[in-house]
Amino acid sequence: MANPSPALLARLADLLGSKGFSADAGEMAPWLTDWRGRFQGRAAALLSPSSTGEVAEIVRLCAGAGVPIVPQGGNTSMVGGATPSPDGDALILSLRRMNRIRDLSPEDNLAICEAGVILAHLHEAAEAQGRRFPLSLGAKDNATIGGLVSTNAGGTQVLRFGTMRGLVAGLEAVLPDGTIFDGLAPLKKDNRGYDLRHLLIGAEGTLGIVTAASLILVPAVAERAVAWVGLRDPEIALALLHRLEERIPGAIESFELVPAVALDLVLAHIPGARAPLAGRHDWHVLVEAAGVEAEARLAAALNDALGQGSADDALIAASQGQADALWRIRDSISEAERKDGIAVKHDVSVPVADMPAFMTATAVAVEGAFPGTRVIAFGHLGDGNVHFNVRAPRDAAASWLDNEGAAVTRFVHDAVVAAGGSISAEHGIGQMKRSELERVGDPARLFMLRAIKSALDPRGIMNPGKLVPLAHEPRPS
Ligand code: FAD
Ligand code: 2HG
Ligand code: ZN
Repeated sequence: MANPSPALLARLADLLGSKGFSADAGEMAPWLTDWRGRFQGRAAALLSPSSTGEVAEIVRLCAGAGVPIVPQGGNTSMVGGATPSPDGDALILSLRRMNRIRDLSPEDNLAICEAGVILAHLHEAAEAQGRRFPLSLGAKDNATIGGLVSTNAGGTQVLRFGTMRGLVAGLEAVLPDGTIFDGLAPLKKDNRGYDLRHLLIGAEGTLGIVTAASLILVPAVAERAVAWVGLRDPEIALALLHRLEERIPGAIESFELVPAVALDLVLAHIPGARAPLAGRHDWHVLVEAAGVEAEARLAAALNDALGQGSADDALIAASQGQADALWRIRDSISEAERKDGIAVKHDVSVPVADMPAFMTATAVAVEGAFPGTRVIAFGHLGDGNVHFNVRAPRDAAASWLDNEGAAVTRFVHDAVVAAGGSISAEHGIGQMKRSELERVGDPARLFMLRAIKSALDPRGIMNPGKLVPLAHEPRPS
């Protein structure tokens, strides 16, 4: 792959002007590393176009010169997906200046957003019109629509509304040769062959640049209730979810599992965080219910659960402030874990019914096989997806991650595969899991990934080194 020539850089600087082009090391620095500081890359310039036309022209010029492009939104990737490689001088293509909501129609329940719109801004804009965009996650103040689409993000409302894939009604993208794909029209039915929209969703910037999306909105909720429940173990937690879904059908939007060890991390590292319940519980769930009489119905259902011993203690937030504080605990786990020290992350899914047993058995096995480690497994139990993170022994050096940490990862992923699960439930593959995808990936999956990549991006300029293991790459030992 070619490094950009001085002539190409001058042409791009001319096209984008001073607001859209920077080769300044200080300005580029924050965008050359990932949220967790695990990866460090190099770039010749940071390109920040302000329109789809400019994106198309950049890609056309880079395709002609064979220069790699790394698309970037909020740079909150958990898998180093938006961080360039350290081995060459790629161009970072930031979509952050393309942050216009082109249209928001409450009648049609649709918002057309440019790729750089920040998720929290879309939430606010929809709310102002009596609507909401029903996907949320801890990085909502930075994550962009383009990044969310490109990782097929999940988050804390998947239980009721599905992942990003189910919320995208149309897409506009620039393909690897600079052609603009205009698929923004929100067609409910469209059988013109392969579903190109779904090919681009979750492609992690390896097949083109998402420049805009038509997104599905839903009516604002009349009433919502947020509860924090203390209970014994993940099995009881899943049984509680089923009970709640039976008692208040269609109302449970979030059901997030939090172990005591994760709550302890938040209390230790996040200023202002307070334990929601008086006693100590090994596990907790944060439950959110929405709809008519949500609070009364959730309270009644939780009361029954307490009476039957399937919950040990519970509180329902008495105010919006208290509800926000409960959500802050849940959404701060990643930040608290980051502050706490070295850990390896695993974003895994298995069939929902199997998750409690999987979590319990695999935690015992990991902590037994790797003395001094501690499993911190939390998250989206109702989706069969937990973040099965493993903290390094307290005396571990940074090199632990590449040695024992990598062995822990192989151990966890082997268990996931044996359980018929996925090694990436919602964060994507990026650069962090590419060799693992190859190691555990079945040949048919790898064949299709490689065939699609080489057909659409034959020169391999779109986000090289991410997601797709190349055919000639040696298998990791
Ligand atoms: P980036 O990090 O900039 O990019 C992500 C990937 O998409 C990269 O491969 C990049 O090249 C590509 N990309 C970005 N923009 C475009 C574009 N316009 N066109 C083509 N490719 C593009 N994820 C979940 O699914 N659920 C969670 O609950 C969740 N919680 C999180 C909590 C925290 C605190 C953090 C830091 C992250 C969390 N994430 C979660 C990770 C999640 O993937 C990102 O938050 C989000 O989807 C990425 O958006 P971004 O704009 O930051 O994308
Ligand atoms: C979450 O659910 C995110 O909070 C981040 O997906 C998970 O930090 C993690 O491992
Ligand atoms: Zn998550």
